[in-house]
Amino acid sequence: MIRLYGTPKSRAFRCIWAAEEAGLPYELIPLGFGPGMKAPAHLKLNPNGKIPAMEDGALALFESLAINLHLAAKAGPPLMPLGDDASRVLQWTLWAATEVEPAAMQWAYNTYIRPAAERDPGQAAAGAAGLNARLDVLEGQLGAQSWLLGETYTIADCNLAGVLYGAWANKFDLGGHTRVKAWLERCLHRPAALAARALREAP
Ligand SMILES: N[C@@H](CCC(=O)N[C@@H](CS)C(=O)NCC(=O)O)C(=O)O
Repeated sequence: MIRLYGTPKSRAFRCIWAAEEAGLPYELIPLGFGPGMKAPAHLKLNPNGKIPAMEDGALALFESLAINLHLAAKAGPPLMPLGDDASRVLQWTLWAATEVEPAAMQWAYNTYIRPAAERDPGQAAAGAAGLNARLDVLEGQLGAQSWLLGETYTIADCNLAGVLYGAWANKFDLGGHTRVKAWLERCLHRPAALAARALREAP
């Protein structure tokens, strides 16, 4: 049985979503923000002392998007396609982690995560500008197609939309990116996403 460690109110949300998309049986082991994630038992799974982490038999993994690639690989096509499309999945997943997430987090920390007194409007604006530059790229990629790789939803969509979820939920202005907005809505209203969001958005 796959064991996911974390809370839906963290990046573990992405992994819950991917596990639901994969249709694999999994167990969510609740681990929230606090000393538990720095405890020796958890450090064996994630030496960074962060969540999420995953165990699948003898395999222990950290990094939310790596966990998602593992889950998708277990499910196979169409969630994890074969051939060149597998490489495209890696490209968009690494792009989400290295290009999109830093800008999205710069905006997030300075608009809704940090206490109001610690937010820097200049940093928020820089994060928004960085994110908009990446959304321009995404807008061009989506073109007239439904999903990132074409007409088939893959784990690349789940990974990128998972990274963008915080911006979407906190009303980042997507007005200039109509295809991105429509694609995100499609992603976030899939049954698997709704199941994960029900946990994430519960009071
Ligand atoms: N790149 C990592 C980031 C993990 C991460 O920063 N997790 C946050 C929760 S969303 C955390 O555990 N923060 C606690 C801390 O940094 O002490 C991933 O995607 O899994």
